[in-house]
Amino acid sequence: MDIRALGFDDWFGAHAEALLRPGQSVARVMTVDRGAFLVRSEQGETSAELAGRFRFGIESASELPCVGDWVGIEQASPTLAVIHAVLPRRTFLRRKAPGKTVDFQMIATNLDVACIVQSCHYDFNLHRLDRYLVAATEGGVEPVIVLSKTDLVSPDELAGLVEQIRGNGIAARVLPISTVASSGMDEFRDLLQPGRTFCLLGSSGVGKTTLVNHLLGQNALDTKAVSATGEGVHTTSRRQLIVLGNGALLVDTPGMRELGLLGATDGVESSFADFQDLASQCRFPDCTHTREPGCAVRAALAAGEVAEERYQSYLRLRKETEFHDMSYAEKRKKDRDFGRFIKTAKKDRKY
Ligand SMILES: Nc1nc2c(ncn2[C@@H]2O[C@H](COP(=O)(O)OP(=O)(O)OP(=O)(O)O)[C@@H](O)[C@H]2O)c(=O)[nH]1
Ligand SMILES: [Mg+2]
Ligand SMILES: [Zn+2]
Repeated sequence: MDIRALGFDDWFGAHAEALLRPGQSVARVMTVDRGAFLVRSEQGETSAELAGRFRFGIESASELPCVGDWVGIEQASPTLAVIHAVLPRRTFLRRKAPGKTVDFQMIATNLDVACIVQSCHYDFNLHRLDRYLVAATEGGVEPVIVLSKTDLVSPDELAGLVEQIRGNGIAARVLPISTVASSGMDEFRDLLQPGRTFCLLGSSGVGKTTLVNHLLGQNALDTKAVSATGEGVHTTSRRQLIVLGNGALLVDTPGMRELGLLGATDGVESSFADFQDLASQCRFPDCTHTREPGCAVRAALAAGEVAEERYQSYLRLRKETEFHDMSYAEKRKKDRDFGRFIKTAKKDRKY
């Protein structure tokens, strides 16, 4: 199989040329299972493991090969390849790793489109939708909203959901779909162009894998009935990249329960607990701790109870996470405002 059919292009080609040593070739990571990899190259599919040198150079989990990555491999035996390098990622989906540190876990990389699946029944949640949209946009991935199981709601209810989405300033494409009633499937198939990479995201039980099976025309992957409350049971246990019959590439993911992890606010709160206490004593509840009168944080700084450096890093992290936690619509607005600001600034320049 030509690697271009797997999504390889000149952008990756240039990086491969710069990064790969003689004897190494490129392959795409299809699955990751606790340190064991399945990669696909022009020679076909093979198991792979990390080269020792590469493994020891890893500083954070996000540097490890992830589903969708292009890697540099060397064939160690007829059945095993060794991974020497990960090519730079053009796009990615990640979430904050559990715990206090602000480290990230890659969900999938080098994606063209993220299909954010929410079921019309039980699962629909605007706030959660927003978190997914932010995650996709931050990673440079185009989001498409898939409203699944439309057979379980009335046309009016479905229209109401779409209205709620639009009412929140979300302009992303919305695809209503039902595998049971076979509706919306043609539109979904049209979206899946050959050589492009898609990812299915969303809570457990919304029907992601069922969708893949319908596209494959067979029950190749496991699915499981949801409980009476609509809660899924986590049927899919690992991420995998699937090559569809028409040549499109699709990553099925296990439903993620810990969606708050897509935000990073908890990181600030736990590592700057003392600042949170001080901030609660500021005169104004929306104090930015920079110039407001009656600011307890600055008072502590002036009294030498708080080090200047820590104060600066608190402000920096606060700014970052505030932006991170802004809603999708707010961010879009901010980007637009910023674009306008740049334009005006350019116009005002006299030289
Ligand atoms: N009514 C209805 N049920 C559906 C539809 N699509 C899928 N289901 C059912 O929803 C249940 C869960 O489907 P899965 O495909 O396993 O869900 P999933 O999103 O892959 O779940 P995880 O792998 O746990 O993340 C199954 O019982 C499916 O038969 C649909 O369009 N309508
Ligand atoms: Mg599944
Ligand atoms: Zn303050």
